[in-house]
Amino acid sequence: MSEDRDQQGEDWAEIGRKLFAGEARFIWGASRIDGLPPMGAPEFAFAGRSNVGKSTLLNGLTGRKTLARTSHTPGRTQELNFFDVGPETQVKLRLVDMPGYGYAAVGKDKVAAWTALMKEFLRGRATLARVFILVDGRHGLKEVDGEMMDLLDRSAVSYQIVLTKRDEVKASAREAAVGAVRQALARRPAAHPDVLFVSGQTGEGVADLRAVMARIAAERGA
Ligand SMILES: Nc1nc2c(ncn2[C@@H]2O[C@H](COP(=O)(O)OP(=O)(O)OP(=O)(O)O)[C@@H](O)[C@H]2O)c(=O)[nH]1
Ligand SMILES: [Mg+2]
Repeated sequence: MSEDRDQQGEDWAEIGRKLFAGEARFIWGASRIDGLPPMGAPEFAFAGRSNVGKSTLLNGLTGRKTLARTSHTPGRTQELNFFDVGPETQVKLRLVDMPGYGYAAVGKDKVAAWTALMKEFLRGRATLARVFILVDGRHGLKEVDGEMMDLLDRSAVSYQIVLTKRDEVKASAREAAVGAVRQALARRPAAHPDVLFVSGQTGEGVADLRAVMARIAAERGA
């Protein structure tokens, strides 16, 4: 992986592994834009359609099964949930678990309220370092993902696509899945060109994601 070791010889995979093996804790839940936590360490937001595995991936990153709540039923996460990673006196980064977008079964009003909250957060947060848009690796990009990318492109907020449920996709089909996403990103100005493919459940590919965050957080001086 190209991002594993940079020119200064920093081993970001190892730095990321250590960082996420340390402390992580839930610090805040926000259901309204005026209820966000004060800004602190660099934030990484996890967005995506309902049920793609956002909360499961947060647990996989931190090696804790129950840090974020997961469920078979779409619509499990109903607020912006903030988690600090690192010792309390020296927080290195923050993870933000978001409600799923584009799922109406929990009620149209609720979805509209979450979507508005998410959009405002994503557009206007100075400490937001990158948004990971999670996409179910079995299904690929959907129209609502395109709408999210449009918003982030317009707002010049850096984002990266992370395919999920890698364990459910045959090895022979993975390259095509990544290729299709890469092609769709070609003319999107705020998109990072590298596409990750992970499983929050088995941990495959998760080291790469830890490395990406460790590196960005270090660049931001945390
Ligand atoms: N096989 C497999 N299943 C997964 C993986 N990640 C999540 N799942 C399953 O997908 C379902 C949804 O997972 P969640 O992590 O709750 O998804 P979410 O994106 O947070 O969903 P919302 O909070 O409703 O938006 C659960 O049944 C998980 O067990 C994975 O990597 N592999
Ligand atoms: Mg969730």
